[in-house]
Amino acid sequence: MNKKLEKAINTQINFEIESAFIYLAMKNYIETLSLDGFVNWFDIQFQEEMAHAQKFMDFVNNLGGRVEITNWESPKNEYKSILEVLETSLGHEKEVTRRIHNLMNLAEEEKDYPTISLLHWYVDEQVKEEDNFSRLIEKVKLVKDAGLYILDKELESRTFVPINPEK
Ligand code: OFO
Repeated sequence: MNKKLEKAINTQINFEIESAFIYLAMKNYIETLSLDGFVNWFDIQFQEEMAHAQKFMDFVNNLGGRVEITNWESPKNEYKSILEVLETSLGHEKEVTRRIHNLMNLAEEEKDYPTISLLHWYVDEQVKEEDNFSRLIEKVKLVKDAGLYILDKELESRTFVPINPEK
């Protein structure tokens, strides 16, 4: 297989695994908030990133290339809120997209048609990944406003109770 692409795909394989561990750390932070639905969602996100890494690994192995697993950075374990987790995730996915597009540029320069074909899947996947997080961010913001609205309605019902001098 093309050596330049083998090296670049190996970098991406390790970045996909790094992504998986970022989401695994997020999932465990969310456990502390008792938001079970988000815990489930981030567990699936972790599994998806491992599947992304596996798809690249299968590709390299099928072409007789060599997969090399390296160390990756420790993920961030502490966040301030679910919104911070989601905004960090969206920023991360934008970085993944940038890297996938760079890989596509390299594959096109090298006229490596199998890699170009494979990368189309990742280009489409990144559209979905960024959209998922953008929508979740908007939903969390909406729900927060709704919560404030419900609380506001509750406060509207407060009435003045004069002090009874007899008591
Ligand atoms: Fe979340 O993205 Fe992988 O590729």
